[in-house]
Amino acid sequence: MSTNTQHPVTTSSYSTRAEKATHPLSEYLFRLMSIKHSNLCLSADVSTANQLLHLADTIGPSIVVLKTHYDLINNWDYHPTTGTGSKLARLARRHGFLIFEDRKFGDIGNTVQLQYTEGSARIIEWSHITNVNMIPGKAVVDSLHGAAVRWREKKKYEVKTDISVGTPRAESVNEEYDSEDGAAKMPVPEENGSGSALDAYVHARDGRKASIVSVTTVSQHFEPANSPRNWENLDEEDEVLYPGIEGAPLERGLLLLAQMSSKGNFMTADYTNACVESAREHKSYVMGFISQESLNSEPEDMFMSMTPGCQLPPEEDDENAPIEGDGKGQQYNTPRKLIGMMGSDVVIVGRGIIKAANPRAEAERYRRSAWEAYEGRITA
Ligand code: S5P
Repeated sequence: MSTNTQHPVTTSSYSTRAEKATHPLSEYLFRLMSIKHSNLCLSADVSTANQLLHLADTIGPSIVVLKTHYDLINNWDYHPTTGTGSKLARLARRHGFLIFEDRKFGDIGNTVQLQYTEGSARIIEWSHITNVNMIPGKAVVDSLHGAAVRWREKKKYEVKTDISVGTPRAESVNEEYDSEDGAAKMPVPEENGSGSALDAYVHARDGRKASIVSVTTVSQHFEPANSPRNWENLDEEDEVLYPGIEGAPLERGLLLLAQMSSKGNFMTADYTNACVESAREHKSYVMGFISQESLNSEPEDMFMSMTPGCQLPPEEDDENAPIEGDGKGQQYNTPRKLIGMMGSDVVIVGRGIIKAANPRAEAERYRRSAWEAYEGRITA
């Protein structure tokens, strides 16, 4: 067991950590975790935008973070307001999760700034969180932080006014990909103020028959400067938010790649310590780490750890049965070990869920296991 699991943060509840968090996105994420009873991140490593959006929609209810590798998607649509990032953002708001582009930046400061904010993908626009490999040195974190601050400042002055006229359509978000799953094809009302359409949607979500006849409304929405949601450039007022929580704050967050799950990796203890030092220097931007354990050691540390290399043995096997790697260097541990013993906060699971016969049910099995490990940890 890691000595860092003795740190007081490890036995604090996620809601207490939300109250104490200094980073707005960490505060938001801890609140989401408490509301959804989930400390699960899905690593959506698939190859088409359709598969990605379908996964986000079907697994969304079980997760608090959806991790992407946008460069694995062979038909990623780069359009700023109707493209894949924008569609993901709508699903994130509907199901209540944050988007984490696992970009692992690793170049000189000037280049990573451009990769983050410019180019085809414009990662900063749609991804709440990204991460960095700190091998180039601490300047890479300074540079990403600077870019995020400038981007945030620029957003303050963007005011959006929009007028829409129409009747509810069954498509909305769902028209944007071909779901094989009937439940994902529920109608979404277009107008925020329409009780009947909203009710029909809620009924549809409950699995009951929905009927939207015709609601024609004129809506005008005005996004005040500095609105926490204006970045999404969507039909914000038309979207149903996850109940009990507002849309995510506009601030962006960074995770430092402090430790890796792969066998024989070259991340030494000195490198990991340098990551922790850098995180302490950038508390308003760095949320925490990609690591195999909690890295909080000083009394005032309140960083979050998200941990990949996580799988459960098959349901019929003993929960303590050893889990084999993937034959390509990846090593796996169970949620019970990573959350319960190593003090991690969020487990990141890819193939364990997406290759399962029933990914939705499997995601729930992981969510339950990781949540039980957390509950056991805080009551120990
Ligand atoms: O150390 C790491 C860091 C990361 S971000 N080990 C990892 O496996 N990852 C990522 O987590 C990896 O790029 C992949 O997207 C995911 C693990 O996927 P899985 O299918 O092995 O669960």
